[in-house]
Amino acid sequence: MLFKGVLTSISLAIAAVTTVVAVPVKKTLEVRDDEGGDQTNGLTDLVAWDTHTLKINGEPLFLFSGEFHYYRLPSPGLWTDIMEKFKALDYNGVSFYFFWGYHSPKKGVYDFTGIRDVQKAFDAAKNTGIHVISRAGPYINAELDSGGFPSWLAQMQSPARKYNPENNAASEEWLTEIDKYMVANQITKGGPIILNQVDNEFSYNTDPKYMEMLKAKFLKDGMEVPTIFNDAGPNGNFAKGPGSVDIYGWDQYPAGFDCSNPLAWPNNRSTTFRDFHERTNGDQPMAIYEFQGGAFDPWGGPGYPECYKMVNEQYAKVYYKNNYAQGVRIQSLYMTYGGTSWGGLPKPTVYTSYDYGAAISEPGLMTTKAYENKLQATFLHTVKPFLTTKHFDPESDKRDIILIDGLADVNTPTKFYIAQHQLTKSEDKDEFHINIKTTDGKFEIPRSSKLILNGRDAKILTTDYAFNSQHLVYSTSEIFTHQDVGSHDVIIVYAYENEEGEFAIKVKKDKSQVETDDDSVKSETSDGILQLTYKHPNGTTPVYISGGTEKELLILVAGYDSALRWWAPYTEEKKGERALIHGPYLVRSAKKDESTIAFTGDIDETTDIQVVLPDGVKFITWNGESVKLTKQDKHGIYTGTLEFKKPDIKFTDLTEATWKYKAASPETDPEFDDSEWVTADHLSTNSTTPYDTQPILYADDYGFHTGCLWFRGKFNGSSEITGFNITAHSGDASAWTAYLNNEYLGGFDVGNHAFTDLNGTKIKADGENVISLLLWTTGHEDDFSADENFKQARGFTQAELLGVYNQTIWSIDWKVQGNLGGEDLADPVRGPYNEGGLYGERNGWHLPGFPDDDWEDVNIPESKNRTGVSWYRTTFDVNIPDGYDVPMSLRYKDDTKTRYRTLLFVNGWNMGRYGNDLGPQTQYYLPKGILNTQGKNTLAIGVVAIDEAAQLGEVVLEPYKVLQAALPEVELVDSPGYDTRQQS
Ligand code: IPT
Repeated sequence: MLFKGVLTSISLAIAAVTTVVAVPVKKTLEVRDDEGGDQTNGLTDLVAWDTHTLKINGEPLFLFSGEFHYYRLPSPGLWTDIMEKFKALDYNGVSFYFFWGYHSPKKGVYDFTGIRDVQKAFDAAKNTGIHVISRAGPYINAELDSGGFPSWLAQMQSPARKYNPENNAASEEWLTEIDKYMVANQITKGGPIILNQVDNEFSYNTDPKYMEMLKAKFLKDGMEVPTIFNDAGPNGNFAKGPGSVDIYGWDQYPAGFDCSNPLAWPNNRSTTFRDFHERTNGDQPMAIYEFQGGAFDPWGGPGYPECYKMVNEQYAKVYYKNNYAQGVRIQSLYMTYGGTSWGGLPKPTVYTSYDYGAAISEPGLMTTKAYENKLQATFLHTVKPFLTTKHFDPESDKRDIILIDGLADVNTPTKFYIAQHQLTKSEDKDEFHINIKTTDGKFEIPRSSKLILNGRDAKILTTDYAFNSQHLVYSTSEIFTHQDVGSHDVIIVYAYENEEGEFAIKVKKDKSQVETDDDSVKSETSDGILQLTYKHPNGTTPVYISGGTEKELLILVAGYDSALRWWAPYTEEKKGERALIHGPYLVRSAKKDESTIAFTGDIDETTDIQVVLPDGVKFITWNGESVKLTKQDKHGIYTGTLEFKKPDIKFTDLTEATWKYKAASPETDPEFDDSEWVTADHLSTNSTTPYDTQPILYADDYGFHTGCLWFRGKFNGSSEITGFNITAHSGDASAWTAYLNNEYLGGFDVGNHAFTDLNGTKIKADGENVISLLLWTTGHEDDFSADENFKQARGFTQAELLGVYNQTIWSIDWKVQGNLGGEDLADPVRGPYNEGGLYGERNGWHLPGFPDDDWEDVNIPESKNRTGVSWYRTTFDVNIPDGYDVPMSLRYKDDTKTRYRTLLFVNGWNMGRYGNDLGPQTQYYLPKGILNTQGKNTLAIGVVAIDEAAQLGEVVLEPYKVLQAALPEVELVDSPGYDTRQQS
């Protein structure tokens, strides 16, 4: 191996033993080793790196990762399902953010059991062979309440994400707990973790000492894998100097987060990564730890189908391939499975669904983008020279319209040409040519067909590439994968249907034979190069070359849609060997023995399949059942049919169900007994929200952090008092309602409202008056800029009587109530974000088994307008037979925009916040495990009228899709009933 650049004595030492990968030498930043000498962090050599890629166990790889949040899928059995889907899409990595607040309801209290059992998430990754990028925080952002901080942290006087004793102690408290799992699950201990992120996107108001403190803590606890940092864009934070990490990287969201104009797209993608990387950390692989895989959508937004259109498969082609062209060799797509921000998980901006328009949708379904990601990932894992390239500027025509990046492998003659429109969003169809130099000569390609870029497309063309026993001269079709099947080699190539393609392969004799049924295929041999031209079909055309190559070659020419349904799962028999199967909706795995390949996967209809069987293999099974195969030709291609058997699925029609109703805002009644409530008597706060009046009416200061909050204020009447002035402070999509002496005064968005001219009418001049305020909160702000924003209050900044001069004499006595028990959770199983402070929540009305016999019988849709808060309960049955995956949802159907909000409890779990007046979400995913898919379920809906009264509209159960599936076993999540509830 050749070493260039400035070599210190340390790197010479590495060079001397360079064939031995395992050299634990502390890397030094001054060492520049352009030709791939290995570096390590000095703690382990199982995860090493060079200037190009990571090396796991000495093996270089493209880390094709995606983000997944276990807390956004509160059913551990389904974590395996999602990891299997990652694997099926040929991801070899997953990035987990760990959510401190999800595990810690109270300072010093931690829970890693049940749905919080992170070990199960690690196991799911490990058992499917997926590497984990572990991102423990403390801060994570992620559109979560407080950006992942526990709610109690807002009570801290000192700033978070800064080096100070109070914050250091809090961060260390968390890391002590999570590190137990992280340390044990590192690759060095046989686990899946390969990289460890130190805080997230700490890119504003930074503090290197804080980063150093975190690094030291990880080290002390036993973290050995390399540290990483995800900068908010390529800015160079913590790439060098104090606080710096082993492998610096950044994030990038080029399409932004407004999905309302999905096809707009920016004009350009970044072409500066390469220079930036070279300047900043060129001795490390280029890493993007978050690249846009979709987008979040706010309350009132256009909805996830629009985000999916914005970040669609074309986006994946153009932007991801641009990353590769720039040199990115570690890429994690945020999100690859978004899931559900159930209960009080989300930060105020976003609603319950966190589908994100991601590759795998919220109910776990495949999208075209998922299949596109698979095409890319499999190419990146197959064509190894792509891992070790250097950029060059190729010669090409139409340079003002078409951008071509050249990548030359430093170890072999293989070169790649990545073509995309200069104007990213161009919809034009443009023909172009590239001059290539290969070991077989110089060519202007294509030579006798057309190479086009049709709109938002990008292509990676491979030249001069030795694969299996073949030598590809060039291909203007993109490669999916190739495989030696014994007697011959197989390669699958693709482009959009009807586009022409050219494929040139080296042959020994000038008389090789080309066999195909497709008459668009033309062949010509000269100078030892066999050149095929063809039209990409609707479907996949086999072209067989014999006679000239060392082994015969089967070229499967696929149109794009057909290519999407090719799968190349590893056979689990020989390292790197892939089975080739076309057709199914999802292929989870393949296991090969001498004569059989056993596939597992999912289908959504009767599916014709094609398989390419390696020599010796005669049979296949699908989910354990043998499949009758017909030989399509003599080249190992077989066809068969996977029969979709329609299942007998049953679920209750909720419009026919008996529902129970009860009114549930007794807090508005002056006689209501609030003696057990917390007295709001604080005169100061650590919140960043300025207050106008005292006492402090910020619920967090009294230990209530989630969901609805009640405040009751009492004051003695006087004819002087004309009204009161109240200002609510909470996040987006919050609302509040005010009552005086049991009378509705109004419902408002957050902000100020002056209630005037109430003297002599609503305010009693004699005796006690009671103001009841109900605040619907939507979580705490995040701390993206490390500016303490998460300490913003949820409550009231101002509550003063009008018409009186001396507020201290005429003050209001306040009591506050949130979830039962506050930080001492009444329901630790469901955790800190499940319940808020509605009367029904405090009293367990949402739980299975609550005795509602004496409630009124009603039908839904409701026939009556109900004031205040109303609760509805019913039970329903679901029966989905084994062998099927039928993800279920609950949908609200109400065309009115009446201002009401609801909480949806299924078996006691708060699976969604609905804003009838806000939208856009009307459909709520009920994951298997939370939902009993073979039995009875309890449904409870709490309706909060913001207008004076509300009438709950139609509510229906609705499946997303019916799949005959190899879904892994999903156990029912522990859902304690009313009988286990501690009573207050
Ligand atoms: C990036 C965050 O790192 C991630 O947690 C998430 O919030 C994401 O944004 C948006 O979904 S921050 C990036 C927009 C600079």
